[in-house]
Amino acid sequence: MKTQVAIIGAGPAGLLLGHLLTAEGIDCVVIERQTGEYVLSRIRAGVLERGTVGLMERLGLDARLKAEGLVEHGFNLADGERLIRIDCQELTGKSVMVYGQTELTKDLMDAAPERGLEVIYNAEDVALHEVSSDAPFVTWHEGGVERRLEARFIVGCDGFHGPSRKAIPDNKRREYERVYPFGWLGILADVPPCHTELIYANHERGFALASMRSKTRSRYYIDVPLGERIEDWSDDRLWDELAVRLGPEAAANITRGAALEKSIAPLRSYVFEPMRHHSLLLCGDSAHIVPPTGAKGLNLAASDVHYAAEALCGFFRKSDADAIAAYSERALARVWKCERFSWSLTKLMHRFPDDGPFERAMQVAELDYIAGSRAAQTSIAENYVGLPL
Ligand code: RFL
Ligand code: PHB
Repeated sequence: MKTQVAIIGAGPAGLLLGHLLTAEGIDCVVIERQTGEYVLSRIRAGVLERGTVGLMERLGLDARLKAEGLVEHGFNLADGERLIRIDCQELTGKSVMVYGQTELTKDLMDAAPERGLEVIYNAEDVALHEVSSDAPFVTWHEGGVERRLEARFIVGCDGFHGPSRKAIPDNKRREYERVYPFGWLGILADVPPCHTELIYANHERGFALASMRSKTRSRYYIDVPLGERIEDWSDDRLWDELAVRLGPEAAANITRGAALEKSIAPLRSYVFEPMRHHSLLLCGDSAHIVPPTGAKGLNLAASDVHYAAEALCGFFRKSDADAIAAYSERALARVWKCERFSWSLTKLMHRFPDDGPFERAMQVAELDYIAGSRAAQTSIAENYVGLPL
């Protein structure tokens, strides 16, 4: 088989890129290791920036998102006693949208056949070849039979554990990493949210987040030490802990319910440079990870895809090889700013095991400063709604 662009991974990054290229008349094929059902079973992001919504609008795939998504004009930071409201709409003129990653992925997946986007699921042993040449190709197994796809470019959208990043030679790569000493224990339940807006709380017992997927489905998180076992967290224990950490105002409105899903995700900051090597481009979690504080991961995947689609359109539609050459630098400029925001919000809202009274006093002082400063709130708000593309 032959195509112009081989895309590895059918998560949000891969499917979004596939649709953007198809809409521009560029041939592409998406190759995914898992089944479609498995991809949709992963509960992940919940907050979309304006720019991410804009990409779905451009594709004409925003009907369900507009009908079912919740527009959020602001969010809250809680410091154990009070809620500090960040009014994004008033401070930046922009809002965010609550719409699950699962729903966004489903919309992209469902539209693929009618838009002529080919997605191959269940591909085993996916491998990249000759990425340092102008004629790279991908191989995989389908029911024991080896398949091969030749392309002009390969785009790695295969998440943190996929093979794409590893195909870049050792002497061409730089990696930056910070692993945090805790993970987020999340619960999804069919109960109304405790607040109309998200609450990120820094309590002396630890971090908590009250989020949602709809007016009848809630998503909550607390941070737990690394190595904590999910079996040790009954639903009741988790609801009790959430009520304490989120503070009395939120606790009074928490509706408890059985967990539809409960899992622990480790927290990491990671950046891989460069995001292109010859005929291979990386997008999304394959090139970088942010801790979920600030809700940037999926949105960063979407902005990478926007830059990658522009670069590939420049190459195929205008014979502009410079567009490809500029991809990594363009994408990384935004990546690093989002890394900084996610890292700083993580530092502000979590208790680190090595922190002493001084570090704690710094957090208290910073939260107090934010509570009283429009400038500080504006800075947080403009990062939260999404930096310009
Ligand atoms: P994905 O979603 O990991 O998709 C990668 C796809 O590649 C496939 N794959 C392969 N395919 C072929 N061959 C192979 N060898 C392959 N290996 C892997 C995988 O099966 C998969 O289908 O990466 P992508 O597309 O870059 O998207 C990134 C986002 O998923 C991620 O950044 C966000 O979920 C992060 N995130 C959040 N982001 C936000 O913007 N807002 C949020 O509110 C938010 N909350 C979260 C989050 C991530 C979380 N976890 C569990 C990590 C909350 C959590 C708890
Ligand atoms: C979520 O709803 O899953 C969510 C929301 C905000 C975050 C992270 C996760 O910062």
